[in-house]
Amino acid sequence: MSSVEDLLNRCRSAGQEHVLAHWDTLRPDQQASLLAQLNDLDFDLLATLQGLVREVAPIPRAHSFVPPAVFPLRRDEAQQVEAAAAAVEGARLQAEGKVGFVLVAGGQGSRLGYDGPKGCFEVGPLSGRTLFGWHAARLLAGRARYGGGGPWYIMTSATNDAATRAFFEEQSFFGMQAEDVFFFTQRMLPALDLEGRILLSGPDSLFLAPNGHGGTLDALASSGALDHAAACGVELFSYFQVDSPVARPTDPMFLGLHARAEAQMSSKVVRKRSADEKVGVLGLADGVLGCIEYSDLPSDLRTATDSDGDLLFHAGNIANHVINVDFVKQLTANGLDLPWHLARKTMQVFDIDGCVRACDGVKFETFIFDALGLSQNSVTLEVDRRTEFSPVKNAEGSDSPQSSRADLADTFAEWVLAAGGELPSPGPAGSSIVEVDPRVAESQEEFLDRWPLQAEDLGGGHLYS
Ligand code: UD2
Repeated sequence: MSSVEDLLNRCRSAGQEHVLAHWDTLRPDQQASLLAQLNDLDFDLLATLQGLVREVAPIPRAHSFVPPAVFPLRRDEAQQVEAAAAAVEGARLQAEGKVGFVLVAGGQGSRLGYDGPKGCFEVGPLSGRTLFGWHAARLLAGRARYGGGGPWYIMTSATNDAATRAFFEEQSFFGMQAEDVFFFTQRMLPALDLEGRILLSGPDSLFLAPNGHGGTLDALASSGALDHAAACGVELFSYFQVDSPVARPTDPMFLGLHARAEAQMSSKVVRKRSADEKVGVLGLADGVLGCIEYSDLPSDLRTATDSDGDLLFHAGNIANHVINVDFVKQLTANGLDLPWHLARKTMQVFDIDGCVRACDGVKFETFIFDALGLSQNSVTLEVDRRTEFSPVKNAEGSDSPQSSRADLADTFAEWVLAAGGELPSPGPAGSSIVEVDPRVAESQEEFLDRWPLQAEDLGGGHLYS
């Protein structure tokens, strides 16, 4: 830890002396807390971020956009053979313990308006199973099916780390061994005002925000998770986000396709619902693979179609990746170098006159998908949206708890019908509520294989567990 005087001087010479405006009136514990935050500040990075805020030149835009090669959902014969071989390979990798699972759960969930780690949010249509609970059940299901049992790395942020750990304790780690779950925390960065000055959230605290999901790579390295993975013999990370209860981190076909292509980082995508759906698509911008934001894709390309009339840029990014442990090592060996994305926002901040007021400022993030452009080979696998991507992001409407629960219940009801089973009588909303524990089945195919199954009648619906 740097000395107090040294830190105060660094603040002054970085033009940030205003963060010390209330120093003399702070209690010793408040001074200690502010000092700890300043001690965590990377002043070189701060100078870079200040430069970005002040930069007058607009960020150069790409000139050419090309859709990626996609391993499609509707497969020809050769692709079916490849998919089958890949599934065998992916199962083998898991059985040998070569796959570790990385869940990113450091975001703030502000759009959902839920005050707590998003993973604690309940989405089971009947069981009330939480997002963390769904992910744990899928990992346990993978262990039961394929053997092995790679560690689970969970990225939190300073704002939700303690609550996340406490929740896992309270839930007895969902039946997993505590030593198989490795929590690590992403870095926080200060938000700056439009002149590049650090914003405050209180007299003794900087206005800090998580550094984006690109920070996962850095945090894997700095937390020791990367070394832990290597020591356990883990070669691949299966990366997924907390917000979709139907993410399938143990999908053997995806893991196998990636390994067989000798890729370093691969992605799953879903077909965009329409040209104007506002999701980022995977594609090559000026020859570099990455995620092209909706607003960056020229409108004629957004609506362009191929000879079958399908959207040319349809590969909506769902942020499920396979990433080689060695690739993460390589990317982080000399400090992670991913581009910074600036989010300009109006924030409620603590002003140096002691009042809280709205201020225009900037938050800084790096994005994991920017690493795709550095990967030598990459597989882009198209998957079915409803069975693999139904996130909880908004409080209402699309991508909300309601739409996610409905997707789950509708999918499970289809499985029961396909098996020739009986649906429960429809509830007040007009639909029959069915829920299937991932340990029973993760796909219709598997459900049919295990049929006949006995459901528990919970009054409001049928639970297969
Ligand atoms: C992201 C992607 C979008 C698509 C979508 C799929 C960006 C800019 N866009 O949109 O292309 O793939 O996800 O769901 O990323 N998180 C952290 N730390 C952070 C920021 C985010 O852990 O600093 C986690 C967060 O907990 C969540 C996930 O990353 O699990 C996605 O974050 P988001 O909700 O901010 O991303 P979104 O919906 O804008």
